[in-house]
Amino acid sequence: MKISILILFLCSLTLRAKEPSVEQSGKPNILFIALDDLNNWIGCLGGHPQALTPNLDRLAAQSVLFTNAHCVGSACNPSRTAIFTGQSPATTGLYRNGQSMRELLPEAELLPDYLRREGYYASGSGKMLHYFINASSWDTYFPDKEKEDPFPFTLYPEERPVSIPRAGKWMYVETDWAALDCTDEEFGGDYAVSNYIADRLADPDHGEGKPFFLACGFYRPHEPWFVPKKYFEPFPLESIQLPLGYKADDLEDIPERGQKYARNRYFDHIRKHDQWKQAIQGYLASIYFADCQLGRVLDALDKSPHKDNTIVVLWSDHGWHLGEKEHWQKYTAWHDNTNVPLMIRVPEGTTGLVAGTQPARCTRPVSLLSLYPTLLELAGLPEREENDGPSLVPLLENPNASWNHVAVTHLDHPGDMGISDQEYRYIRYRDGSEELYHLPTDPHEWHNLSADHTHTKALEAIRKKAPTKLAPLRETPLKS
Ligand SMILES: [Ca+2]
Ligand SMILES: [Ca+2]
Repeated sequence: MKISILILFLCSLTLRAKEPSVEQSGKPNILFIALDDLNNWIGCLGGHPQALTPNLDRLAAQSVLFTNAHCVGSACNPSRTAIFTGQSPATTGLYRNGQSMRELLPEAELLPDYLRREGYYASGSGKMLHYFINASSWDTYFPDKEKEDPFPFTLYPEERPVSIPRAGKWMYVETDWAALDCTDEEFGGDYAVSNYIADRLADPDHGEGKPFFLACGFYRPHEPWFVPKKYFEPFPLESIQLPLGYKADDLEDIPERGQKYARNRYFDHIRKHDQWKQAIQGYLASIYFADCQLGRVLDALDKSPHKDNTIVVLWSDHGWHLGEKEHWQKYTAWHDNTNVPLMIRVPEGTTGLVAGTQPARCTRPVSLLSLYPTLLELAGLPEREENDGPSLVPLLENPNASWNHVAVTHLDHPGDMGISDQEYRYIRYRDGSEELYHLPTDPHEWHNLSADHTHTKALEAIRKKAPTKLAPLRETPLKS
């Protein structure tokens, strides 16, 4: 009996010895952090003068901060699907929130699937995919992956709406804002997510001997803008400044289809109820709340045994309008919606970038489509043919490296898109109408130059970069 136990023990030792440790495999861990609906209203991007984001700014100061980064799709689902499949809506036909990723792309090998096949351990918490977890892609998840609900308990006011009445069925049920009289613990939500992630980072055995991919999905500043009241306190209502990009006659030089994307019923409704500043306050408070939860994760990483072998990637799925172009929400091709925070920090000794990253600001036009191939290259894994985007490793190595790519954002109809190059923003609609903005002189995209002959060359050059092959919008198969 004793001998058989000894043999079993020796066998288990042998098996263990065959499992590569992080150090032996040389593969870096990856901390993959997402925020939801966060535009460039963060200190280091300067989108709003009152944004309070010490932790985003702290990470940015240690990373390559991409100041000209754009989402691939103009809303959560197409954006996140593109990040996790490595494929553009122009390839997959998934352009909208209403399309089911799992039904349309059942064979897609998601980023954590690929990494697991290559020896990684994948874990996560909070919103990564569009309101589902995809349990089969992860070793472990919080909350329980089998329930497919990525949200921990979150406190909501007992009676809703709190601040703005429903205007009709068209109005999203979560459009509302309020300071809640509760602690972070009582609020739950992203606070619970940050706890879970911090605990994983503190665990020397997280990954069970494998390198890990740890996904941290914060839901704020997605609506509703309810957060504990202490996060509202730095933003007294009388101090609130309107968005820098707001211009009352901004739509006059925009083609008809652009105007349809611009005007929606929310902004009028919000102004009618005198809630514009209150809403801005709610958004700023929600950003500050998310930033503080991020701070808890960054603190945990600083103290973690994994600190020196973990890549940090932080992104938001798209931006958000708060009145610019008369628009509220997302779904547009303007910078307010497409420009996203993106920062990447790579430690020294990482297989695909041995020197690691130096803190820098990179102004090259990049897309979140690049996250999948970038992480594969950093981890020293084989390239994946299906990936549509270029790896960002050349820019992580040298943020001023030459870069011939543009960043394309697809709207919810194939053929409607926004494209960024180094200086210009080009918007094209499916009826052929266009907009062109020169961002260094017009950062808020107020002056449409598409008919201005002094910019004809730039217009022709960026037009040629527009994708010509566009998968048709795919219908989700009807459930039988
Ligand atoms: Ca979103
Ligand atoms: Ca204008």
